[in-house]
Amino acid sequence: MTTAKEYIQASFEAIKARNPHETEFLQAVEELFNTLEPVFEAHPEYITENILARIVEPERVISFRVPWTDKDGKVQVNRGSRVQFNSAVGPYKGGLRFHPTVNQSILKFLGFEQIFKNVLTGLPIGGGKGGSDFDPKGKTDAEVMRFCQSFMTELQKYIGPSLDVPAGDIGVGGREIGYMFGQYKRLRQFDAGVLTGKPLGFGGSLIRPEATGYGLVYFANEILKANDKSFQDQTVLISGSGNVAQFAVQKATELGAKVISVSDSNGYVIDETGIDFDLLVDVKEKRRARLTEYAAEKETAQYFEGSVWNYQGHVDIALPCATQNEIDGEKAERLVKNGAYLVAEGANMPSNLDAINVYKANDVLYGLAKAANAGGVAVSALEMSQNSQRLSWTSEEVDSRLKDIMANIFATAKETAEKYDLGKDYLAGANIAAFEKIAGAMIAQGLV
Ligand code: NDP
Ligand code: 2IT
Repeated sequence: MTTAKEYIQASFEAIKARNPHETEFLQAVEELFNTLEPVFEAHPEYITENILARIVEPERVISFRVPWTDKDGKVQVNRGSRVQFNSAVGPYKGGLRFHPTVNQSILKFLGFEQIFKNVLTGLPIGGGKGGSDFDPKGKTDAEVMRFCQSFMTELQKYIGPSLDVPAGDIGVGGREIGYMFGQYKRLRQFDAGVLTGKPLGFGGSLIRPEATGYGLVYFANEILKANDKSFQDQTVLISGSGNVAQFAVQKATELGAKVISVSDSNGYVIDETGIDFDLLVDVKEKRRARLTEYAAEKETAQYFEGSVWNYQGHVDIALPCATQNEIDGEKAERLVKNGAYLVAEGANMPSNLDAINVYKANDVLYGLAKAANAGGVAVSALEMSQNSQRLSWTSEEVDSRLKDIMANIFATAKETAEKYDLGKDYLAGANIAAFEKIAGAMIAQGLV
């Protein structure tokens, strides 16, 4: 008889052979599979059902041409895609990323993670992800609009409020969602529930812009509480300076922390007196400028080139909120040496497998992305509920639901880790709880 370990290993080898160049996707699969042995020991039927081979194969991948004209009248072509990964518990749900590095491996890793993140929220949403290698940086509003219109002209054939509901991710915020919504409406009809992260005037939810950053801090706070600690007077290092980072800065500061950094793909700012949220939002959102501008205007701030994870001073808590694989083993070692005892992830897969091993070896409390950044998609699902009801809830109502959802995700991760005798391994706890729900739903639906 095949043992759980043999089955997982053989499945991973087969996935590698089938997707040899999809490095990021294979990394996300390996991270999940590394935690699944106890589940397969408890559920031998998962082996006969060959659940791993089924779960790693997207239900559908759509890829299309996106032609548009730039400000000089030149024709440009990008590639658009949507990975409809898993609809076992609800319509495909997940963001759209516009960034020059977008490719099938990145979208499959993001879509794969989204399946498990979404089921952890307890809300009825499946997993998907999409985007384009379009680079919004330095483009005019009119160029971004023309790109979004062309992108949606094709994407609208494949989405709908009960089928697939995209939202934002890197490079896609309220402006882009607004343009895409407008084009969807011209081609189809006014379906508020077809996209989330909409501006407030046409079906957007209060607290959706804040949700990922706030949710991350609520989740980290649950970890701290369970370990008799709090954010009060803690030195926090945050990477990124976009949507997630900004609201993580605001909420962590509100809970008494001193957030000393933000970063972008060129460098980082250190401000020992605490990052100024209003100035950050002004520079990044209103002016769409770089962090050098923040540093130039704030006397106590210093700008450095390179990765924020090269910072040499004392750190208590790290909240990576930029992008995948920003922390490798060496950077994780540096964090440990500098005092970090908690890492909670706002970005998707910001720590590589070596970094995760360093956290484990040093008993660093670890809030994995799938659990810690689920607040964004959770409030997206609340936006879908409000759109179906044709009602808008107050900020207080949405924020209080968000807090409850994050506390429930933490409780699930913690209790599942305890059930399987895994101590404070919240990574394994969250992975196992999410995997059991998806596998159970898939098996109950027959051979899907
Ligand atoms: P934004 O586009 O608003 O901001 C992205 C930030 O990350 C910018 O500061 C950007 O710097 C930086 N960044 C992007 N790529 C790189 C890179 N290759 N190296 C270093 N820095 C980089 O995106 P979000 O804040 O929405 O997303 C940040 C992370 O959070 C992503 O991993 C995303 O998948 C994840 N996430 C987002 C959610 C959401 O609701 N928006 C929900 C859950 C997770 P620069 O301007 O120089 O490019
Ligand atoms: O990674 C993510 O969870 C997101 N980008 C948010 C997805 C969503 O549908 O709100």
